[in-house]
Amino acid sequence: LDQIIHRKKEEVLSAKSKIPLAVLKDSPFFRRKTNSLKTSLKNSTGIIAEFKRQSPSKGIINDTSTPLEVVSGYERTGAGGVSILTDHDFFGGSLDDIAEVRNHIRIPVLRKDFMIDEYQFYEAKSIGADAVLLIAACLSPEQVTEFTALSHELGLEVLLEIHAETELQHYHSAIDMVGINNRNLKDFKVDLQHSVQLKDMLPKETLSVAESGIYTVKDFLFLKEQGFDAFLMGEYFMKNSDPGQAFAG
Ligand code: IGP
Repeated sequence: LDQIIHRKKEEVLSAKSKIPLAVLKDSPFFRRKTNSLKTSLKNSTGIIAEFKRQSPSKGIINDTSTPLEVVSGYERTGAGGVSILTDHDFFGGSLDDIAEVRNHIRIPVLRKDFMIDEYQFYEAKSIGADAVLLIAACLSPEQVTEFTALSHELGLEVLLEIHAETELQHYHSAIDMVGINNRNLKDFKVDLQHSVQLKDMLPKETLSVAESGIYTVKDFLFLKEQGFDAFLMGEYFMKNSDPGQAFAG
């Protein structure tokens, strides 16, 4: 994780020097009215289906399907939202993966990246994202507060990701949704039981999202039964040659 953050800082610096903020604000998407992921999750299967080509823990998962064919399939078969990984160096994604699909789907899009700088929120808005992920393990509670306020100014919703009990300190009432990562980002171990315990420590009215490592229908049903409102799933769909169709099954 430290390595990813280090690299991300360099990447943001370089992006800022190439594309000034004023240019981002000029994007047609910048004036687009965003769609609420939270509302969509409440009124659907509650599944956020992810487009992910590769990951540090799994290597290449799928490098042949295009973002458009995958997310159109997700939408057609009932996803409440899609998550698109935009990190390049570790996940093989790009901002274009969102910009390219934006006008072809209606369901909300979560920009999934390691958000550490204000600039990235303007980027998210300029490519047509509706929501962003804030990872508690990469941010101070103060940064979470500031970035949440900025997101809301831009009309973006915030999904705060936590994994450890200490990260509950990053939560505050302005946050739209809380994701509990079943996977520890430091050693990649998956523990569903741990996530259930953590969820029970959140205020009851918080929309909770179970993230990662949901590999079977049994895992999904277990988490649903334990009271999770929504589910973020990537590999389960992406490992199929037609991920959109996998969602239907
Ligand atoms: C999806 P999975 O195990 O279903 O492919 O996981 C998603 O939760 C995972 O990609 C993820 C992630 C992250 C990736 C959760 N939090 C933070 C990068 C950064």
